[in-house]
Order: sequence, then C-alpha cells, then structure tokens
Amino acid sequence: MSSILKNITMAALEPSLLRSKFRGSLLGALIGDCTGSPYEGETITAGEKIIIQRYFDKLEEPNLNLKTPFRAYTDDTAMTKSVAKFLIDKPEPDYGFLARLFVNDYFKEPRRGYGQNVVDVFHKLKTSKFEDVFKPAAEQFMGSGSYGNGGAMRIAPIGLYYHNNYKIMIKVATQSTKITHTHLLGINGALLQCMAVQQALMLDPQKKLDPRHFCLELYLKMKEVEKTEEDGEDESDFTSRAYQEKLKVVERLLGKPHDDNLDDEVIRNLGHGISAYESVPTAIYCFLKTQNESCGIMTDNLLRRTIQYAITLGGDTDTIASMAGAIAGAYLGEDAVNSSIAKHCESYKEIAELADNLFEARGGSLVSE
Ligand code: AR6
Ligand code: MG
Repeated sequence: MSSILKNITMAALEPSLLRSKFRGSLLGALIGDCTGSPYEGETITAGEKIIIQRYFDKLEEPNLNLKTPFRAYTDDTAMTKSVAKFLIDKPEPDYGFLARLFVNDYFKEPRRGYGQNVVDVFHKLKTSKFEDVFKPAAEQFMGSGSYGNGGAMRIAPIGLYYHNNYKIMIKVATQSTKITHTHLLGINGALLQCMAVQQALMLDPQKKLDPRHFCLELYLKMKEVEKTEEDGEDESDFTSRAYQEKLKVVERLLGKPHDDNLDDEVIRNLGHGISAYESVPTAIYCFLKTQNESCGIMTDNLLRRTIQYAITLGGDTDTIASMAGAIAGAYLGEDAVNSSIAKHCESYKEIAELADNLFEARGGSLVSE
C-alpha cells in the first residue's frame, strides 16, 4: 500500500459530531436531489440563475406554504436509501440483498427517473431470480457496462459507514456499484465520489477548508485507484487515467477568479452530463468552489451554496447537486441543513432517521482496520 493510503487519518471523530455528519451528508444528498430535479436537462441562463436564487430564498422562508407540499425525490435518493439499508440490516455485505432492495424499490415506484440501462438490469435480475447479481450489468452495452453516474449518486452511505476502514470502503463501493455499472468509468466515478464523502467527513467543520489541498489529496488517492485497477490493462490510456486528469482540471479551475464566463468553461471542461466522468468531478468542483464566498451565489449557508451552485450549471442537476450536497453535508454536519428547505423535501424525516440508524449500525466511530 502506498504512503498516501497508509497516511489516511484514522483519528476517531467525536460521536455527536459524527452522527451530525451522517445526517448532514444524507440530508445534503436528499436536498440536492429534490431541489435539483425540476431543473434537470436545462441550460441555465443568467436570468434563470436569478430565478434559482429566488427559489432558494423562498424555500428558506419558515412559513412558506406551497401548493405541492414537498419536492419529490428521484432514483438518486431511492437507491441511496437501499444502500443505507444494505449496510444497516446485514452485518456482512450481502450483494444479493442489495440487488433485491434495488429491484423491489424500482418495481414499487418505477417512475423515479431511473436510467434506461438500470431498468434493463433490474428486469434481468428479476427474471434470473438473482442467480448471479453481477451478471446482468456486466452484459450491458455489449459487455462494456454502463458508465452512467448511477453508481456514484448512491454511494454516500458507504463513505460514511466505512469512513475509518478505507480498504473495505473501496471494496464494498466497487462491488455494490457492479450490480448496475461495470464500465471502468462508472466504477471509478463511484469510488471518487465515495472517497470525497469520506475525506469531507474526516474534516473539522470549524476549520476553513483548503480546496486545492482537498483536491490534491483526492488526486493522489485516485492515482492509486487507477493504477491498481486490474481491468485497466485492456483499456485505453484515457479511460484508465481519466479521473486523475479530471482532478487536475478541477484544480486548475479552482485557481481562477469567479466571473460570468467561468461557469461555461466549467461545463465545457468538466461536463454536467449523466456519465460519471462528466458529473462526479463537477460535483467535487461545486463543493470546493463554493467554499469561497465570491462564487456568484448569495447565501452564507455553505450547504445551500454548494447545492444551489451545482443546479446553476444545468444538465443532470439533481444528481450533481445530490452528490455535491452529500460531500458538503459530510463536511459541515447537520447544523448546515436549513430546516425550512429540508422540510420541503420528500421523506426528510425518514432520511434523518436512516442516517441515525446507519450511525448506530456502525457502532459509532469505533471500528477501524
Ligand atoms: N455506452 C453507451 N451509452 C451508455 C453507456 C455505454 N457504455 N453507459 C451509459 N450510457 P444508466 P444511471 C448512457 O441507465 O447511471 C438518471 O437520471 C445510456 O444512454 O446506467 O443509473 C439518474 O438519476 C444510459 O441509459 O443510468 C442519473 O442522473 C445512460 O447513459 C442518470 O440518469 C444512463 O446510464 C444516470 O443514471
Ligand atoms: Mg439523476
């Protein structure tokens, strides 16, 4: 194991702070999903950015009565809930159990905006009676597998639960992703998002974060992941080093002062699409960029700032805002969650409870390698 992996801080966090961070992360993911989904697939103009600013200002009003009481969540949250339950209900990872949770949820509520590939995989899993839970996904796209961001969008519970057991975190994140996504870019995108959540969780929310340092640490970890990826031998250089290269771009963009043209450059260089490659580095950038108050978003609340900024980039808004929200919430904890905004999100109480159950299932922060 390289020095970067050996040096990952294993210091136990104070239990009440850790519990708060579990809640912050899962609620951040939920809020990003629910507030982002109305803008999915849009190109956001300067005028719309102002409308989004007003939309969030309004959601923050404590006595706001909306005709529709809540913003519905999408497949991002549905699948995140399943991943959390998989960790809570079984002492050892049981991927057959996780596959059944995904499939049961999908057939109960199919209209949550699932990607077409995962829908195919769910049908095949059901028809095959879950005989080999990794086979259907591996067969998709003529054997190359999906590179969608569906593995990354649901990974936060794994980064939280295994936060002080890095090696197992990587293993469980990889295997759980492979139930639906087997393309190297889909898997490594999920690993990058998982590492970002874990890294954010380990930070002291009272201390100002150094965005470029956070990015460099992720880059070094990603270099390790992309180097040791066995399947990478047959892949092009581009695919097997893709995320290292993207993180260099994130670092470069973080060095630029905010202006009206920068968002277009971010979209052009990092992307805002449904592939993991064009969305996970973007979510990380959203989190890091909004640590600086001059990022074009008018609010002191760092969690809202991250989520709102992610939405203003357009494209796959719910998933990018959800991933960015999961990272920001893991850093900041529940104190950063604006309760007025949260209460407009479907199932926010259930998600807070799920975060507590995930925390309890872990036995606090006591288990380490
Ligand atoms: N070759 C060609 N197209 C691909 C490939 C590939 N190897 N992999 C993915 N696609 P999917 P997700 C395209 O279905 O990742 C939802 O809104 C293909 O068009 O695996 O779970 C979620 O909330 C495929 O249908 O879904 C996410 O935001 C699409 O990518 C987003 O969609 C999505 O891959 C992705 O969810
Ligand atoms: Mg989505």
